[in-house]
Amino acid sequence: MIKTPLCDLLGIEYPILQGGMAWVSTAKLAAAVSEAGGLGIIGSGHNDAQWVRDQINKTREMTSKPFGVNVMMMSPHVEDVMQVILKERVPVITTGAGNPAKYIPQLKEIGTKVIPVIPSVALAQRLEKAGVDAVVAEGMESGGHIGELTTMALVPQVVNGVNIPVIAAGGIADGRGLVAALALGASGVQIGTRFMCASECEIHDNIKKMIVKAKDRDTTVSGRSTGHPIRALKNRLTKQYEDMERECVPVEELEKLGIGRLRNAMIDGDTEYGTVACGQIAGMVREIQPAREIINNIMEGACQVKRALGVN
Ligand code: TUI
Repeated sequence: MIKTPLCDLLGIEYPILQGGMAWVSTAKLAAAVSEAGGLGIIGSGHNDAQWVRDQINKTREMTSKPFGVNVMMMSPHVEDVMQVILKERVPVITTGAGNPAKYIPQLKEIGTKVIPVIPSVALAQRLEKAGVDAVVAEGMESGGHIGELTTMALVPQVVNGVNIPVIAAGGIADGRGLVAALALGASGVQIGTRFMCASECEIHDNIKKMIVKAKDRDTTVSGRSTGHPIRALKNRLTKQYEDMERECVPVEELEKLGIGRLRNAMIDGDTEYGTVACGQIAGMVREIQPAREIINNIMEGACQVKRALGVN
């Protein structure tokens, strides 16, 4: 059995968080992951406060176990979404794509655990001082909006730089990845791409099939020139983006090209002109299976690795 201080902090059985992915992580997926002993997380993305409230209620109808909400700090609704989280007393929040420092005192007051996703040691240290409970150190192997460092380089440096639990993310999908993250000093992992292929995940089937077919080199990063790099599966959209970046078209035009594309992929199933955000580990995700099976498989794999290493 692998229990870490993170399990006690969050009241979960296994040190596995499900990434709170925009347009992907709905109540159904989050509840299934929490029921299976991990921490399910609703991805609020660009959705408004009412959507988030509905998803919290739906999650509570399906599970009485702890769950989380991810707040996308670049959303125009961030202020209202935070009010819903406070009112509903959500047990855990993660944040992405920005700095949640100004909301921390209120969240701490009601006992919500605050776990920002961070791409650097400096931001981890600033947020530790501001009072966060843990951080997710997310490497550039991840899907969606990414930083510059790899998981292998980022995680041990963040572990050395802070005195709170560190959760590793980016490039992790099985028991080997979990044990590797623990070896780097992490207290747990956050997994996104593999949970996109959970049976309970409500994204379009076209996208699940595309991930199952994907090989190791099939993702690419678009938008480095805009300051908001996004990793996604290569398709006609990423090719068009690449051509436009090479031709040095103005940043505003590049940004315009990306608007609504995540939704086009995940909801409408547009594999050609949607942003099929997912991580480099997509090449290892080979089947669609229930969240409980995914979690059990990761934990069994991790126990096998530990036995092979001769550690308990
Ligand atoms: O946030 C993510 N992944 C995402 S968000 C997203 S939706 C989106 N749409 C348009 C533009 C940007 C995003 C799709 N995927 N992962 C967590 C993450 N956070 N990765 C990197 C960061 C990050 C980056 C800079 C966190 C903090 C940060 O600091 C800025 C500051 O204020 O210092």
